[in-house]
Formats: sequence, structure tokens, C-alpha cells
Amino acid sequence: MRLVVLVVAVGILSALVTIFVVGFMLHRPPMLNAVANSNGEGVKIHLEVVGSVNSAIEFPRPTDPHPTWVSYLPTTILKVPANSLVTMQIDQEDTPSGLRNPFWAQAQGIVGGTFHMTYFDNSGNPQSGDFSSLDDPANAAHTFAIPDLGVFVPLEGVNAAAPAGSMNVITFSFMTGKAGTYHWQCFVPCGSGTIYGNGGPMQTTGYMAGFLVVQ
Ligand SMILES: [Cu+2]
Repeated sequence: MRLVVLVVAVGILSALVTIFVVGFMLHRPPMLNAVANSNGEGVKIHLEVVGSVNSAIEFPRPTDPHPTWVSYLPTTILKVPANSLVTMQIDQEDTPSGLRNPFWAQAQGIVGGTFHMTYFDNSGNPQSGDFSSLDDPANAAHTFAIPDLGVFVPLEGVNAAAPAGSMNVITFSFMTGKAGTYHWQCFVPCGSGTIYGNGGPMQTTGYMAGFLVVQ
């Protein structure tokens, strides 16, 4: 009798572990295909960055298992063509967390060396310009970085003086090379409530990390 109970219990446990592991391994966020850029040059990807998934304006994910996590939206699996110009538009709505390493405040690996940004100054007035870095690394909310392609772009946090619901719009371009799958991620430790801010959304594909699928 004891042996039967033991065998059944072990069977149930291993089935649960298998379901968990397979489910974890098979879970992949959806893939976003780049679209032809309206200016006729290369392709374009449009993303939104939110302080919590449930505050999304442009790309809501109502069934997300982590509605309070910081995230790129709608997804972080991005498909782009090889040897092509890719233009990114990132609508950044989160407030600053600050860079632990000020080095990442410098943009790298983008066409022309600068990104265009519309933002709000300390008086809450809208401004825009082209920048090669953030004036103050403490103003970074997130970064868009593809280390294997040498692409690093700091994303300025929305100024506290900006009207509610404001976003900074950051656009920049980079070139893809040969086909492959390249990891990309945020370098601001923005996973609040986790150890040193590096857990949760920082470690989970679909939030602050993803893949650039170059084909
Ligand atoms: Cu981040």
C-alpha cells in the first residue's frame, strides 16, 4: 500500500515538474515583423516602453501574467531583414531610474551617431533635438542595446514636470549585418522590487530583454 502511494505521488510530482519545465521552455512572446519604412528607406519597428504593463497606452496586454512589471511593448522578439537599415521608434513613458554605469548614457552603433528625441524640459515644456548621449546618466529610464551589433541607445525618462500621460519619443537607425539571432536588453537595473533591480522583468524575455531575429 505504501509503495503504491509512493509510486503515485512520485508520478504526479514528476508530471507536474515536466509540465512546468516544458511550459517554461516553450513560452515565447509573439514575434513582431518590421514593416517598410514610410520614407522608403529600410524597415521600421515601433515600440512602447511602460513603467507597468497595465499602464500601456498604445499596446495593451490585458492578459499579461505580470501586469505591474516594467516592459517593452508589444513584444521583444523583433524580426528584421539582413543587411538592412532598421529605424526604431520608441515611445518611452516611464520615469527615470538612472544608469548604474554612466558609460551607457552614450549612444553607440547608430547611423549618424545621434538619436532624435522629443521630450519635456524641467519646466514641463515640450522640446526636441538630436543627441549623441544623455546630459545626465541619472535621467535614463531604460536602454535599447544589442551588444553583438554594438548598438546602445539610452532612453530618457519622462521629466517629473511633464503633463500626466506624456511620453518621450526616441527615433534612431542602425544597420543589420548577416542573418542570425541577437540578444538585446535594457541596461538600467529597472526591475524594482527585485535584488539590485536586476530580477523579474530584467531576466524575462518579453519585458526588458528579447531577441532581434535577422533573416
Ligand atoms: Cu529597463
